[in-house]
Amino acid sequence: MPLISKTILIGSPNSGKSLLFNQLTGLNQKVANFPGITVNIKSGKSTVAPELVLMDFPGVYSLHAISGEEKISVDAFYAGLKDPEVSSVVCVVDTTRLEKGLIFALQVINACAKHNKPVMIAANMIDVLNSHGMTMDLEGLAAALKVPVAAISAKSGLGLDHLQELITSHRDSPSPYPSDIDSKGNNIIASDDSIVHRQAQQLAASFGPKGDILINSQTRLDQFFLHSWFGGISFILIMFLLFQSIFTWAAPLMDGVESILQFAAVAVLPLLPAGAISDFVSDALFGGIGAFLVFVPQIFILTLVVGMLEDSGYLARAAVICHKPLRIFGLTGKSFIPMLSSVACAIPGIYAARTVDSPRKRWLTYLAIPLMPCSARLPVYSLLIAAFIPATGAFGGVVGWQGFAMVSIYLFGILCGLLVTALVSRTSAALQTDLPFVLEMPPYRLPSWKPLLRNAWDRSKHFVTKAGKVIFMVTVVIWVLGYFPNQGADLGQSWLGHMGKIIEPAFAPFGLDWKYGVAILTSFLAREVFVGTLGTLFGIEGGEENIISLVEHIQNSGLPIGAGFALLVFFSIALQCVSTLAVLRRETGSWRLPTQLFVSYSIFAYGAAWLTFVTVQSIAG
Ligand SMILES: Nc1nc2c(ncn2[C@@H]2O[C@H](COP(=O)(O)OP(=O)(O)OP(=O)(O)O)[C@@H](O)[C@H]2O)c(=O)[nH]1
Ligand SMILES: [Mg+2]
Repeated sequence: MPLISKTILIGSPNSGKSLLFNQLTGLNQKVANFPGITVNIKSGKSTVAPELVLMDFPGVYSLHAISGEEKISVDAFYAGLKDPEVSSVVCVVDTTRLEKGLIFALQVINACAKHNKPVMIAANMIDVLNSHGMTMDLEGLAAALKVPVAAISAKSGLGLDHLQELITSHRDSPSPYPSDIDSKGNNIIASDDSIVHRQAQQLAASFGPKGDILINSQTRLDQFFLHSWFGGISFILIMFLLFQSIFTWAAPLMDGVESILQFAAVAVLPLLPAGAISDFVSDALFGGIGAFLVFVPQIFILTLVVGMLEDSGYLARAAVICHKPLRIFGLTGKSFIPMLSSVACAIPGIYAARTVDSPRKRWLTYLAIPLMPCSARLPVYSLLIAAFIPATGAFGGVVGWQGFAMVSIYLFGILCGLLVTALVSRTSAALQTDLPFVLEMPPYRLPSWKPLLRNAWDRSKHFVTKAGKVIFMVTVVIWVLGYFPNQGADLGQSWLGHMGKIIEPAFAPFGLDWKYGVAILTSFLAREVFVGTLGTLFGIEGGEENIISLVEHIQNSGLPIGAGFALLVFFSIALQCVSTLAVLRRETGSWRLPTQLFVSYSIFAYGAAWLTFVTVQSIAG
């Protein structure tokens, strides 16, 4: 028996492989109610048997598939069949869509038979059948297929012990594949596609749940959400609520973090000896890093709300609603998910673009992704909006002005993305041709809270640890350069002050002094660094007064309103993210596109910021 034994989890898209994988490994692979979420193979050790490795595969409709992430799955599956370390294959089938799942399962069983690999069926979503009082004949199905069938719910955990036992038993005594010849001597599993389809239909009719599950309520929901008018209106409303929630729901949490930090500062600072150490803790730690921590609740809520939308099944409808309008801009409905994922972070967005089947449309989607308002921009937006837009509400307080401003700046980023793809797609006829739009609609479901909360928590943690490291290093360097040689007595005469004056002319056209210039330059490492750098600089400058928040520091600094708007515009366009450039290079196989995007978006950002400053200042008088 090999030391490591691997089990492949394969199945149709959206059948619940990743949720099952998470349950069996304790990991947190992305799960969502949308086909094509997993785009890479992910391995993890089983929680009950560490030598057992489970492998979550991207979903595939057919083993004859040849496109994008499906090819990754199919190639790796065939390689796995020849790999002695692979002890079994689990084919995950969504029992609420049995026939479709069985078409693929029959192909998998057939391939495993040829290579003598043990295979079993995980009949998933049994909880949904149970909640509708439905049953299916699992023993009958197992007998007909001649492979073990385990009834499971990856959501509730039902039947997972049994599945684990089956997997372990194959590892301990690798049994040859059971004969695929039935008692009458007929080969029950055909390799011909049309026969496979017919067999799946017959098996589903004989052993599957009777009646159409949820069909009525699902259709009624679709009649509403895909309606030409109500669909469009509800889409706009849902997107509006999404962005409002970032401000309104996160506000109390953000205030809480700020209060804790202020409380800690008041408690800790008197304990430290006066001088450089106390100044460092107060300016760099509380001023710089604290200013950035305040925004973590927003990242959490944004990830949670986008996750809820994904898991409810609504996003696939949104992709349909957006298909026509997106075509005007040279994109396709399939670009919608990568673009919306980029609202959380561009990196998963770039990976999600693998599901855009036309290579040209995928390339155009890459152009739009860096302009989507990602969560790293959120702290910068929040800070500037809080400094310049009053915290009052319109329509009796229902719509907050700050929330409105947030929606506007988000829309601005999205519009810039669409504008770029519209212009670029018109430069060549080839870029306008598209493949037919075929997208499978997942069922509407109540979101599963546990994975969503965990995902939001992980994203926030990742944000703090990854961005936190960069912010910490930059903050320390900025503080040292800004504090010496005069012990923070005069920031303008510090080493940083002298350097800042050199770069000041570059930012003067949009009303910014050298402090903002330094903060912008540091933010090319990661956008959030802007907030940390400003926090540190104002911390040093503020001397004893620095317990006030960064927002107040900015308000007191006399920054013209046009410069505030110019900063917002600059940050919504510039491509200040090293990771995005690296992942784009990996996905496109060359530095060409990342370099082009970096240079052109920097120039675009600079020009648009200047224009904004001039316009707003002339309006403001
Ligand atoms: N009710 C219920 N929902 C489930 C179950 N298993 C998965 N889901 C939901 O089904 C959706 C798809 O789950 P995933 O694990 O992402 O599916 P997948 O097969 O990995 O999908 P791809 O990676 O796109 O191929 C999510 O909304 C899950 O919460 C289950 O047993 N019961
Ligand atoms: Mg998956």
